[in-house]
Amino acid sequence: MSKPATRPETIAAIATAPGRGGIGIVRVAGPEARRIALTITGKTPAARTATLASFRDATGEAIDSGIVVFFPAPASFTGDDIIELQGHGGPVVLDMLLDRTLALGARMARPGEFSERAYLNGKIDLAQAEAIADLIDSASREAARSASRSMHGAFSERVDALVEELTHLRIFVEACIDFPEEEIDLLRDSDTQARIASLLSSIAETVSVARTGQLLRDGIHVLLAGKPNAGKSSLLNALAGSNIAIVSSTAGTTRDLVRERILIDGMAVHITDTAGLRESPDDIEREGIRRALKEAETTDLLILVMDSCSPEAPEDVLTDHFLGLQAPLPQICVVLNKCDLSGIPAGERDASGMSCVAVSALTSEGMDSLRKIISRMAGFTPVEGGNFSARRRHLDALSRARTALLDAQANLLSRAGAELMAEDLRLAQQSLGDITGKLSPDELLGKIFASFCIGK
Ligand SMILES: Nc1nc2c(ncn2[C@@H]2O[C@H](COP(=O)(O)OP(=O)(O)OP(=O)(O)O)[C@@H](O)[C@H]2O)c(=O)[nH]1
Ligand SMILES: [Mg+2]
Repeated sequence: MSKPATRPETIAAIATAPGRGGIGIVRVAGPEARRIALTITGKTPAARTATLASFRDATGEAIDSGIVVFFPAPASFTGDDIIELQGHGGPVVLDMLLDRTLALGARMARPGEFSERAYLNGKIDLAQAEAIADLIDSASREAARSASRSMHGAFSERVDALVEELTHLRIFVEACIDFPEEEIDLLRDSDTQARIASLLSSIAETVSVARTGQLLRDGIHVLLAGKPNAGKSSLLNALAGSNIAIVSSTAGTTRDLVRERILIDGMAVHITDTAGLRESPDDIEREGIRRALKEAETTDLLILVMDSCSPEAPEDVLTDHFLGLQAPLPQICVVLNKCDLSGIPAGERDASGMSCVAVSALTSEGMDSLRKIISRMAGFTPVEGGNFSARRRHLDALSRARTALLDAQANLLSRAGAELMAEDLRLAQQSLGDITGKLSPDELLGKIFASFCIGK
């Protein structure tokens, strides 16, 4: 990806969703946009005004009629001259209109290129550009609200505040290196320690909100596993509120993976129901069990479903079936199902080291507690009004900044010297800069914008 040249190319794309609709928009951005609008419509469009016009082809015949809007630079989304040709939303007519703009000198925009230009022209930062894509892709109202907050800069403001605090600290530490004769004893200056501690706690707070924002965007994967007839499929149906999986008293009913997405407080929970775990002579059932265990290697949360009437211990099921996994075991929640039959009280229970809840998939007792445990184990803490969307990339960057600050703290305490501390603080700042893209390397930017859709 290159920085904008002195005269950037003019790019064009259909900005509305593919398919048929009342209105379809072709968007053109760049120095040729105004000339292209004039050629197609025969009018010089007034700035930010809806102008009725005929859109004509090279022979002068009308392709469509609609509205042309002109957003002159720099007060436009990308910061370039932009025109929007708003016609009728048919795929053929929009293709003809797009072809006309290309014939007049525009080039087809790459996915995400409009947002990339907005970023490169300093109209938005990287976290805001990503939030635009997240707003469009959001799976729930809560996810849309938090993406909208990030798009308006809520996340970036937090990161910028952290960077500012860090910059002050860096200036002080660098000064100690540049002027050793001043003999500022960093260690005796208890303020340095306090400032690192305060930065660490601000990062922890940001991580917690960002984690919730990332969960609203990506959701989590939950696997239902356990012995045949424990009630896994019944639990899937109870969580989904619909009869998705076949339930029967015949042990070994489920073979294929059955997937369903539910929402808990706006967070998408991707649930997979699996074949019951047992030794089986049946090839098809064994394949189902193999698939179940394979899935356990990549899931975020494993719900071990137990029949609470059976004397078997959850630990034994884990030892019998999960010891051979290639990956470390995910987080585990034990669900003691059929509490209506066993008579144990529904709800969360104490269990040594493992989260545990008694439920009845049949009567729905205890299901609310199960939903709460799923959100808690995912790290989801809804913050009314204060949430913002985030991505795993952002959480990784925050975690790298935290590690670098912890190194700085250790180097301070061991009197390792100002040079080492300065390097730690520089790394911390660089990691935070990756979030907003103020210091991001080009290949990172390329990766981010390539995942956008065309016309955005
Ligand atoms: N009383 C009672 N019965 C239940 C409950 N949950 C499941 N069952 C019954 O237990 C039997 C097995 O339920 P399934 O949901 O098919 O169990 P499964 O774990 O998916 O079984 P497989 O697919 O064979 O591994 C069915 O007869 C269900 O009606 C419950 O909470 N209470
Ligand atoms: Mg089943």
